[in-house]
Amino acid sequence: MDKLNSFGGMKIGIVCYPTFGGSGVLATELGRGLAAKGHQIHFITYRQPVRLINFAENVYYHEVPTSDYPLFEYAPYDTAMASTLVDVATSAKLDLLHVHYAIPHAAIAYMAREILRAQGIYIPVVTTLHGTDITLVGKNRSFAPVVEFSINQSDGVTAVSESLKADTLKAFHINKEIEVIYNFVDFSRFTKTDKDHFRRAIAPDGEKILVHTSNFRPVKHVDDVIRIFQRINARIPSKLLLIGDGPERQNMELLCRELGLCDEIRFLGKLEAVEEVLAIADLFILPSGHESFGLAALEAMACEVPVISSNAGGLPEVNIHGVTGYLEDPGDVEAMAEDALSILMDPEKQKAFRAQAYQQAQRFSIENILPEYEAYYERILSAALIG
Ligand code: GMT
Repeated sequence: MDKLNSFGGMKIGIVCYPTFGGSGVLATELGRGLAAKGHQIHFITYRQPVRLINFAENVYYHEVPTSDYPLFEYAPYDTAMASTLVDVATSAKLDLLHVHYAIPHAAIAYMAREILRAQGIYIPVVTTLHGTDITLVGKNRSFAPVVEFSINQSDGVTAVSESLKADTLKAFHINKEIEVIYNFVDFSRFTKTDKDHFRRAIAPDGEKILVHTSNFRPVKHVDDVIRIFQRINARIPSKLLLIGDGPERQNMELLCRELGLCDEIRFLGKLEAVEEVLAIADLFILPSGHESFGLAALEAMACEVPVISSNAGGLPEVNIHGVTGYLEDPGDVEAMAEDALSILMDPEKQKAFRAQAYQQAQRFSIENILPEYEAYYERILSAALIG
């Protein structure tokens, strides 16, 4: 087998979804952070990732070409991606491939690795599990055998929370050690800034501002966000800002109309500068039916915003009950509304929770978590050299 290259840093290929989802955001921020530390990063995706907007030294972008040959009812994304991985891995002399979200990326990386192995090159594959690739979609019979096989075939596997690790071990027969490396937040971007002019525009009479961000999929329980808000709004003047878009958006607009709350709720769409809204938020709401980590909640906490969330999945590892916010069973909108009011109606408590949320978020700073990925890559590379 060829020797791994001798570039000062590591040369890492990152595969992810380029969309607004947490896994793509995390993968992009990871790549940018590693590049800033001197590693050479090659993003391989079907479209420019949403957070890959500025020029950065050491960052390369390779687009996977999609074919529209008339025979294909479904364009063979897997084949195109595997071919691109082989091409980039050989031309850029990658040391390692890091794929985010198991479906279909772990299986594609396995195929690319085996093609390269047949050419006498070995490039280890790290797969990061993000959540729905295990808890919702992955368990589905139409994916499960491939997901299980490709996780077991990865050289390294990481999960973004202890809860997701446990879910993975429960759902599949896994013979690999799963390393938990938590998601992270970049405080140079997510920090409380003075945006009082926004606050005056949104809440001119000093109303409390509640925020929710998601991809509006059913698992996010956006209807619960609105029902929690309805209860809060009945007691105190308040506004709800909803960031993001997705399949439930239209239903949510209808619900706002039904409840007569259209003047109090604003749909902001796929806003890129989420931190500008978090800067004026009093509370963040994330009542998901399942959530492996809750990156959106962490970003809110970094901006000193307490979180009212469900206690699903990995959320208790991020949001601490009675300290950084409150957690209740999914669907318990009454309790979540009461929790929210207990913070919003008590300025001293809100001040304390804001500080505690910020303090807890620091555990997950990019400065703390990036070295964990670097150390993990080194371990996987050393094992590959020995093997
Ligand atoms: O939440 C989503 O539906 C998007 C999804 C993704 O893969 O983009 O998010 C998952 O990964 C995020 C980043 O690791 C986690 O913060 C989210 O908790 C997780 N979502 C779920 O588990 C529902």
